[in-house]
Amino acid sequence: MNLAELQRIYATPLFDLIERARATFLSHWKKGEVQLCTLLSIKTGGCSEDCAYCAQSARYRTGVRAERLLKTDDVLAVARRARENGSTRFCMGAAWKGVRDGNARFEQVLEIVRAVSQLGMEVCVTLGQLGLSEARKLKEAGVTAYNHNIDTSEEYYSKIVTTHSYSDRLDTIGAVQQADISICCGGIVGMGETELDRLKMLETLTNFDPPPESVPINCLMPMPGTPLENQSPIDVFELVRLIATTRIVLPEAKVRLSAGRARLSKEAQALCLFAGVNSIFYGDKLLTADNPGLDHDRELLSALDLAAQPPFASSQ
Ligand code: SAM
Ligand code: DTB
Ligand code: SF4
Repeated sequence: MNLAELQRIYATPLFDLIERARATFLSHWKKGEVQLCTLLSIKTGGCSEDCAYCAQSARYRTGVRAERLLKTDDVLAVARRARENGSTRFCMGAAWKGVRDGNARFEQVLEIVRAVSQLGMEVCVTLGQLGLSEARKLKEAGVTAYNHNIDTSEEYYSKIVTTHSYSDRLDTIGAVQQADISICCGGIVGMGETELDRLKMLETLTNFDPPPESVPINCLMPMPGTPLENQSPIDVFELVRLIATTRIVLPEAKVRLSAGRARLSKEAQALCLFAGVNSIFYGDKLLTADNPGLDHDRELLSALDLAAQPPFASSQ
């Protein structure tokens, strides 16, 4: 889809936009279901990259300590608990620039994936840059989705990250698609970008072939010590507008309200869910940042009469 068309949809009067997004949602997805995902940082901190939003970059004094890759049994224990709590997708993140075939740490990740994939949940990993041979090995081991965000527009990306480029990100996404793994790709809002930057990001996402299976929309968690620590939160109606537009232009994608729910009221989250969100991270921690706890989310889902989506649900 081109930018002009996206701008036209985005500029629709807000209630008309939400109505259209809701209609799109209802014609593609089962009403009342939301996918619950659990996130685990399997390798925290000490990252070589300089992403201005990230508490795990070794370049900023954020208080996040560099840790070693978790052991398979420890990851399995968390994954089992996630499944018991109703999660149908288990996402593992590593604070690396990327992975390379043949490295001991990559072999260890493959072992973790092989073990977790026996549990019947969708298995997503986010390990940074990779090529086709790494992607094929991950697929063989049981990865069902790879998260690699483009984060913002190409122009704004270079103001946020200098240690790798937007086209590096797109190359990784191409390799993952070639290995027939679903792509989970979205971005962050509230980093000082314009609404136009957000629409340019959406333009890029709609032109993926195939389009992303899921689109995480992260509201910046301003992490102490990072260059973006003092950013003020995005206006909630701008967020809802972006979510509704995403739902309309990517009707078959899971739209995941990812980081930042801890700073949104339950009314704001309800509006996001009505406007097209059908996936959330469940559990009190994201990678290093806070997320609403299980009890809070159980209450919210019950108040909104929403139930957990089964694993591997796709639009009808
Ligand atoms: N190192 C890998 C990478 O960069 O792709 C994987 C982990 S990285 C933490 C995954 C994604 O988390 C980032 O692309 C970004 O979209 C999101 N993220 C990281 N820190 C964030 C923050 N403070 N607020 C919101 N989203 C954040
Ligand atoms: C994504 O888009 N959001 C998740 C997941 N993919 C890996 C990560 C959010 C991280 C929030 C900041 C933190 O926990 O440090
Ligand atoms: Fe490293 Fe990923 Fe954080 Fe960037 S977003 S600093 S690549 S962990």
